[in-house]
Amino acid sequence: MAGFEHAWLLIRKGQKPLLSLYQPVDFWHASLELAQEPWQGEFELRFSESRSAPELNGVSQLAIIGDPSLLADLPGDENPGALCAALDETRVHKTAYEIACLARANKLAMAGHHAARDAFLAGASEFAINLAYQHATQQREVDAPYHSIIGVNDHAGTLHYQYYDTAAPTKSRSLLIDAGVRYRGYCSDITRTIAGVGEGRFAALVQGLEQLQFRLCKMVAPGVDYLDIHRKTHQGIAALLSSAGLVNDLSDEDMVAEGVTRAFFPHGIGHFLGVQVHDVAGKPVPPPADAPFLRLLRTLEPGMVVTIEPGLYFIPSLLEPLLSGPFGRHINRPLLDELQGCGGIRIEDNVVVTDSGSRNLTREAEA
Ligand SMILES: [Mn+2]
Repeated sequence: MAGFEHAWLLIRKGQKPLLSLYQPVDFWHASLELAQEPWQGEFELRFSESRSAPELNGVSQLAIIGDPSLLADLPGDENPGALCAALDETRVHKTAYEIACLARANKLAMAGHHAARDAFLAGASEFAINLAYQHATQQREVDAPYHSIIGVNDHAGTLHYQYYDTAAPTKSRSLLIDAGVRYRGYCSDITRTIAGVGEGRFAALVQGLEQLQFRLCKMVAPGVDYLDIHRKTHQGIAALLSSAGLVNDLSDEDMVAEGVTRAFFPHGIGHFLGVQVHDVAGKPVPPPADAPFLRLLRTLEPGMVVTIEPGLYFIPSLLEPLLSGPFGRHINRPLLDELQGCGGIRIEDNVVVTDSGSRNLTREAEA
């Protein structure tokens, strides 16, 4: 129901839930059309010219969930904590319908990622790559689940790079694109990194990170602690830094323990995904000291949908303390200087936990 504001959903015992959608008479704007979709069979649907709540006849006890500033004149408990937490919990395990929507959101987004890659390899600017993505997904940016991150060259090293350079790069060394599609309210959240022509060392690193990403996706299964996947990522990053020759004469264990891997991979391995890109109820406990930015701290169960998004970046503000510290002598500076202009790498898929293992919606959509 993208675009509908001031909507109300009244859930009553023993009756279909009532969905009231605000549709004012307005000759300035087009009225929103509601596409015929199967979920509508589960609701009593009503259009209202008023922003206020539907009639509450015969309701003896009421809880109201929403923006407190808009609920002031309604009777009932506002946003009761236990109820909100229970509702969030119902979103943790996706139904077959929800997984089908997420699969579709992946399929649609991959068409955009392919178009973006082709535009980058043809030398396009970030702005033009964004247009190629929007055209291939037939999605306005305002309808997307989040603003696409499209970083060419060193911009790929800014985790949430938020601009689009309109000038084409003199040399297209690297592209990092993090972009999704919303389908019936459900989001995809996909990242790809492409090495430019002649960037052999960077391309090898991209390939190495992708191999690691495949292994991490394979770890997704019921009973697995998501934090273990995050910790395994750091071991994998250490092995990659060492095999690429970026860090020398330091064991993988020391690289992880001394925070060397965190200078290259500062964020968490991923999060829940659903109607919100960072879906709810992932952090019932505070994150441990070695994973301060991890958004998901639960043991995986069938029906959960998670992202797996390892990264390896050359971020000056994180590398400078490392270079000037006791481990600086282990870092291959000439190689680092060469790769810094490529910014960084992130590879992100959307993965469903199944009864026996996992299903990778993004790789399915890519095939
Ligand atoms: Mn993500």
